[in-house]
Order: sequence, then structure tokens, then C-alpha cells
Amino acid sequence: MKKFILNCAVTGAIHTPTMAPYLPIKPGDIARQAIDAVNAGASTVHVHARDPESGMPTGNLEIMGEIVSTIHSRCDAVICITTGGGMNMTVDERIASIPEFKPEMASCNLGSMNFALFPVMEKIKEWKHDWEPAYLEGSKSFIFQNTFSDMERVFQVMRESGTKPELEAYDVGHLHNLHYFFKKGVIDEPVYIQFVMGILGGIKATIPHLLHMKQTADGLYKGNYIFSTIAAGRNEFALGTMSMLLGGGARVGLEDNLWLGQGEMAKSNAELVEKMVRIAGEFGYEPATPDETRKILKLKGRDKVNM
Ligand code: KMH
Ligand code: ZN
Repeated sequence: MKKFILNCAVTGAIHTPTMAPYLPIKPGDIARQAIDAVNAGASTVHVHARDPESGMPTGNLEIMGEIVSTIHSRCDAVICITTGGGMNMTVDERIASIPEFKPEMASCNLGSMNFALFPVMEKIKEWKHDWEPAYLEGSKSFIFQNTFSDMERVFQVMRESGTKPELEAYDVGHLHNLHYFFKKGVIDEPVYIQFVMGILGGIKATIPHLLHMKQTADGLYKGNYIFSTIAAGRNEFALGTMSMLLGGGARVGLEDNLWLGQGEMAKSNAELVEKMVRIAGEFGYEPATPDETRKILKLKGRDKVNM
């Protein structure tokens, strides 16, 4: 069987509690769903924190600490902490968990952009919490801030913490932004890029667009990089599979997609992971284990984190 890196993004900051009863909110539930996802085949879990009562994304370090230390103590997953955070956080709040927990991996977003979540509001009539419509409506005038000076800081903090950046490219221009830092020698090899597709404000989640992202990265990094793909929404499995067949990894999870199939909500992150593992198996692929992932990405090791 050929190997691919399977990453699970457990809760995120895009979906809100009204959208899915299965979205994990409390730290214990986020950690439990992450561990179940690892047992189902994911080697890497991408983690955000939420306020346990309201479900609002939070940069609270105590809550993040509870989540990551529970996952770390109960399984050997590679833990990837977000620095994208949520729309209600400053760049400083988004970065703070890196020096605090020194994770093996953390996301690093490669450019400022629109990040529009508001269209989904049309489908929802009643909300569980008042903050949800305000948060989503706010995305109409929100700029996801990742300036060159922000990125420079994130790279520096990650380097000081021994944390591998998972480089989130939401559009072709982001690959060029990254190339500026690559040429400066700021990015350690192997360069690990994640194509993030299907966010309104970034590139669409289609096969031609994925090929364009891949071809652009091939040209810039001369094939000397590792990639994975996220497709927001229902295209998660199609583009994840395509990414795997092109030699990359795939990310699934309730952060990006709430649907297991047509009209069928995923009841857990593990269900989404199981489906991706099933599809991969049909093509002769299986997910890399956490230790195989550490080797591929040259990570520092789970004994060197602070959680
Ligand atoms: N939420 C995704 C679209 C991050 O957390 O830094 C991308 C993401 C970024 O996971
Ligand atoms: Zn995220």
C-alpha cells in the first residue's frame, strides 16, 4: 500500500453550534473526537479551541492547554495547533499558543484575504446563540490579517519553538508570498504546503484549480515540497482523493465539512476519517502513522512539546 498523510481538523472556527449538533465544543469533546479520529486513521489533528458554554472560537490558553494535553496524553498523534484562530481574535492571540505549548506543528496562513462566511446565514432561521449571526455577518467586512510582517513573526516564533509550519495557501498568490520567505531561507525543508480550497475569498474547490495550485507549487519549489489539500464543504473527499492520487495528503474533519454524503451529516470526525480511509484503500493507499508522518515531515518529536 502507498502512504499518504491524513490530517483531521476537528472543530475549527468556521462552523457554529447551530449548524451541526455534532460539532465538538467542550475541551473534553474536542479532545475525544480528535483521539477517535486518530484511532480511525488520521496521523495529525488540527486543533482550535472554543468557549465551552457558547461554542465561540477562543484564544484562551487554558482551554487550548486542556485540549492538547488530553490528546497528547492519550494518543501519539501529531498535534497541529491553529494560528488562524477565529475572526474574533487578534494576531497576537492567534500566535500565543505556539511558545506556550511548542507543538510539533502549527498552521501558518500565507496572506491577508477576505474570508466570507455570511452566505450560509440565508439557510438558518433560528440560532442557538446570539453571537453566531453576529460573527457570520461580521465576516462581510472582515479581513483575515496575515501581512508579511505577521508572517515573519509567525515563522520566527515557530522556529524558536521548533514547530513545523503547515503553510496554508488559499490562493495562487499565497504560493508566491511563501516563495519570498523560501528564498530568504526562513523556511526549513521539507516545505509543507496545504492547499486550502473553497473559502469565499480564496480559490474555488475544483479539480482544475487544484491542478493549477499544484503546478504553480511544482514550478516554484521544483517538486521539492510536500503538500496536502483541504476542500471546504462537500468537495472534501473528491479533492482529498485527487490530492492523494497526485502524491499529496488530505485533510478531512468537521472544521471544513459537516457532510458525510448527500443530505447526511457526519456524526463525528472519526466518521469522516473512516470514509477517507475507505476511499484511499480502494486506490491502494493507506494513511501514514503518526511516526511515519514525523519522519516524512522531519518533525522534532512528541517528547519535545510542552503540553
Ligand atoms: N479553517 C481553514 C479554512 C488555520 O486554522 O490556521 C484553514 C485553517 C487555518 O485551518
Ligand atoms: Zn483551522
